[in-house]
Order: sequence, then C-alpha cells, then structure tokens
Amino acid sequence: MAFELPKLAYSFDALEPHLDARTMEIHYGKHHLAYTNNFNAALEKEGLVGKPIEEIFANVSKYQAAVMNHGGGYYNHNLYWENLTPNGGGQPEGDVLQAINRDFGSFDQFKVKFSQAAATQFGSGWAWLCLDKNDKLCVCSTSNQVNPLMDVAACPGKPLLTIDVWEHAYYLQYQNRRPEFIDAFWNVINWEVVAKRLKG
Ligand code: MN3
Repeated sequence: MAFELPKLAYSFDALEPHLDARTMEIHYGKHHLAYTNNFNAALEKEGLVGKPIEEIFANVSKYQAAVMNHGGGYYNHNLYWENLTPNGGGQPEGDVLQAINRDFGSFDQFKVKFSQAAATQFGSGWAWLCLDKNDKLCVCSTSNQVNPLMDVAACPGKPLLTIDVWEHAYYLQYQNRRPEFIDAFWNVINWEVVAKRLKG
C-alpha cells in the first residue's frame, strides 16, 4: 500500500537542452526517491497508511510536519514530471486555451503571470496554475512543499500545471539564473496533460 516512485515517461536526457540530464537524474533518483520513502515512513508513524492522498492533504495541518513536507515532496514531483515532455512547448489548444483567454486575457498575459509567480517565490517552492472553487483559473506560488490541495495553502485549488523552483531543480545548469530556467520550462510543458487535469 506504500506510495511508489512513478516511472518517468522519458529518459533523463530527453528534455535537453532545456533541462540537463544530470539535474534530472539527481532530482528524480535522489530527491524524489527520498521524499517518497520519507512520506511512506511518516504515514506509518501517523497511522495514515492506505488513506487517499487528497484526504491526507485536506487535513495535513493536523499531522506531524513530515507528512506535509514529504507528502508534498512526493506528490508535487509526480505532477511536475508528468507535466513535462520532450515534445512540449508552444501554446495549449481547445479548452485550456479558452480558459486561459477567459481568465487571463491572453496566453501571453498568463505566461507573464505564471513566470512572475515562479521567479518571485522567495526561497524554495513551486508555482502553480490551478482551478479554484469557482472553476476559475488562478496562478500562485507556495513555499517549500506546500501544494494547493493542502489545508494550509493560501491558494486552494486543483493543480493543473506546476514548476519546481527549488534550487535543486535548476542549479547545476542555470546556477542562480532562475528566470532562465523558467524561460526554458515553457519549451517542455505537456499541454495534453494540463488539458486532462482540467477535464478530470
Ligand atoms: Mn524538486
């Protein structure tokens, strides 16, 4: 019943030159693996094994911080790898583009807003495109491993797209140049996955 590290749908070097293979290998094989193992250990300690992850996150403030820190670390990376692809980039189509135009004015305006949220998140964290409770798209960032499904999130919602802005996500390739990493991210977004999340 333990949570498992999901298989990547592409090889470590598949996202080059935008994301380098060494970063991918360490990020997935070391960081994400550690979150996975530590999350399972924290769930056992709290007697939460077998509970749906959404339910755990909706009550996360009631548990020891390890559940939030490692549970977010486990889940957020799942979403991140899934919303990346070597055949990515460009603009979304269909319902996603329509919703973006409706709620941000244009794709370019959304891009600026999301990039700003990612660039200005102070310290470690994530930027998100979410669907809020009024079925409106919103952009926000969270610190450390908090995500919008958690009861501690300042911006609750259903996550549709995310970028990891912890230094371990980009430092080997981009050093302190987080904005360059964020620019590169736009070339590897899997908009089909975003569309699936919007529908689901
Ligand atoms: Mn990470």
